[in-house]
Amino acid sequence: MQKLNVAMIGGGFMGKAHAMAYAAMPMFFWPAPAIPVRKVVVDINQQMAETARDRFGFEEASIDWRAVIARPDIDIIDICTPNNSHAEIAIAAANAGKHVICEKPLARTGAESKTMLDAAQAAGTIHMVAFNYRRTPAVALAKKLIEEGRIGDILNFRGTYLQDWSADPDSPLSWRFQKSVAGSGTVGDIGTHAVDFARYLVGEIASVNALVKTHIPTRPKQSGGVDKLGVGGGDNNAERGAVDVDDEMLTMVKFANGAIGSIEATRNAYGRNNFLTFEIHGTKGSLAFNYERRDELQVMFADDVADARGFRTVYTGPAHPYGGGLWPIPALGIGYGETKIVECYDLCTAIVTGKQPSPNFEDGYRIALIADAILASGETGQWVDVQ
Ligand code: SOE
Repeated sequence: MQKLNVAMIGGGFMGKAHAMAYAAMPMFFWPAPAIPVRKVVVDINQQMAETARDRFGFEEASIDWRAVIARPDIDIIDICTPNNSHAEIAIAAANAGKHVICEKPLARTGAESKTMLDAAQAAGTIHMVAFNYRRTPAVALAKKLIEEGRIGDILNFRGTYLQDWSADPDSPLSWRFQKSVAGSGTVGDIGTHAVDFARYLVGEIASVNALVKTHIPTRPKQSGGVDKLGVGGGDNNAERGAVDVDDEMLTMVKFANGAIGSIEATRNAYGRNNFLTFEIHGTKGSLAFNYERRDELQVMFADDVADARGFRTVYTGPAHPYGGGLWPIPALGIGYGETKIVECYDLCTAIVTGKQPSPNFEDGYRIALIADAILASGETGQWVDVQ
């Protein structure tokens, strides 16, 4: 069985998720398309690199991503760093002929994302952007039902992504609140996951009309680069710094195929944790999903018997997408880890078959253009066409 040597750049939260997926993928999907080998993990901080090596099961640690990209024994460059470094690393990796998986959002802007897409296309290697939630079996099931015409033509998409980890004004000013690093706030960080659902399930978004707001203009400066995600990392006495990104977005959307909808995202919704949802209405039925109950897809078909009309719950399992590789009984429990394991399976499959996976850098670029349009519309309140 082919082995694929992985170099992972970034040994934090996302590094943990990706490393777990590399280790676990062949345990779930067998025969595996290939065996990922956790070769080297890179972090700019030596101690973090060594800790990540020991904890995440890599053979080596490094602080020099350029040297690692130059190594002939590395097949995959996996980018798990903050957004401002995605383009530089991905372009260098593509130029070195490597396959690349990059955490989302692909980059800070559409223009920056395009430079990555161009480099990846010129290299002819496999590229993937890690919008993992579409790999939840219930979401993939929704896609299948839509493609089979089971809910007819789509009329409306209503998507939300609500979290509360930044609702506390004293939660730290991490890189996620700095435009120069993150590009945008909620729009790029989590709004793009909902946009990925919208494109995956309904189709291309043609125009948007958005409200975009920063609720908390300053936060306590954070010492150290660790992504504290608002939880317990705040120092109320620390000097406060300016937040120059959005905390909340709410947009109406028009799809190219005539469907309409809305997408909402905030990290300031007390009580919501990973409330990534969609409800889709079609001419023959409806579908609804909530990631906080991710084993379940709510379905309703217009021709259901009259005295039992209403949403019913399908618990995903072996009969559903990716079910053969995951757990043998429905509702044993799909988690964040499983979505990353499936992502790893799709990446390795793409590499061994030579067929680009989805979402790839082209999707990442299109999503970045939609994020740009949402931010532009938020400035003026006008409808903005997606470039
Ligand atoms: C923070 O909002 C975050 O870590 C996002 O960056 C991830 O993409 C999301 O899946 C979980 O929340």
